[in-house]
Amino acid sequence: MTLSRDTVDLSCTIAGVRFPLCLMNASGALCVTRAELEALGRSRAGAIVTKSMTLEARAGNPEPRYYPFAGGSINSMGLPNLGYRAYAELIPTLKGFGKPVVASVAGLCEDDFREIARTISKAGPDLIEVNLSCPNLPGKPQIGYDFEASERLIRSVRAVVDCPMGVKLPPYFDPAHHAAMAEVLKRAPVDFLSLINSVGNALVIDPDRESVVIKPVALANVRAFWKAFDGRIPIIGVGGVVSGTDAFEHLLAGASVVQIGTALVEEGPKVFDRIAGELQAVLQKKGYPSATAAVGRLKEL
Ligand code: RRO
Repeated sequence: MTLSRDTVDLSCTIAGVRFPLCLMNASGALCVTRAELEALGRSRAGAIVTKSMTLEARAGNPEPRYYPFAGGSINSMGLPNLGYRAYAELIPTLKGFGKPVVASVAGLCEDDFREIARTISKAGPDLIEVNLSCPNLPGKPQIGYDFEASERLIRSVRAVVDCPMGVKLPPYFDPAHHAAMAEVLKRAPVDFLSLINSVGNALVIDPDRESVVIKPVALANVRAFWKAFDGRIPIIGVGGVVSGTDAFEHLLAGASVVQIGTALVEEGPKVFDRIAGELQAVLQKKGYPSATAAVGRLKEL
């Protein structure tokens, strides 16, 4: 018997939270303002992820600060956001859309993270994604590249939140760094990982020389942490997802949910219909009954 197209189940569960579709926006992509967040609510996206929030509202860096290229983008947004109090007020409304709300927490110093996480947790998000990897704050190194600071911060935030909490990590380019962060996460556990944030310090020189760098780096990081935890920690895959096939590759590498950034910015929230349809078709063709069944199934040489 051939399964009909819509029988592939695209829902998934992370840390006990059910997502009606395993595709959602990446933090930062069309999720700063109330209107943008509500548009995600009305779209087919499986969740609403907020922009990373800071204590005070921020306008971000001056323009130009975003440049798309084939298969990805480069940005220097500088954390434009409404400030955590505004998102705390919005969360109850956003939950009315009937899908999980993920609050992305940032900060300009370690104490900020704790303060924001404490308040936002009370607003009732389904998950908190702690951003250890903002690449665009002049003079501030990414926390995820400092393993001691990362551990301190995870413990400090963990102590004040009520819902499942994960961390968004920067790309690592050396297996020693995957191992070091995996050790941190074994000592200071989290409920999920979001992999990866933008490839920082990148330079796009000539559009004719573009290359898709984000997806291979993202897939390598998803795979490395999948292996480090034997598939026992849920992973949200982020980076270079433009098609259903890209999303399928993230699933195979070990992601349970896939976030979409540049393609969302370029196409708007209808991108979720397109990519969900394509993912449905890919999974169907490959004989998977559900997206979950494909997670981590990469055949290694
Ligand atoms: O706002 C930004 O510049 C930004 C952030 Br917080 C982030 O986590 N990742 C990114 O590529 N840009």
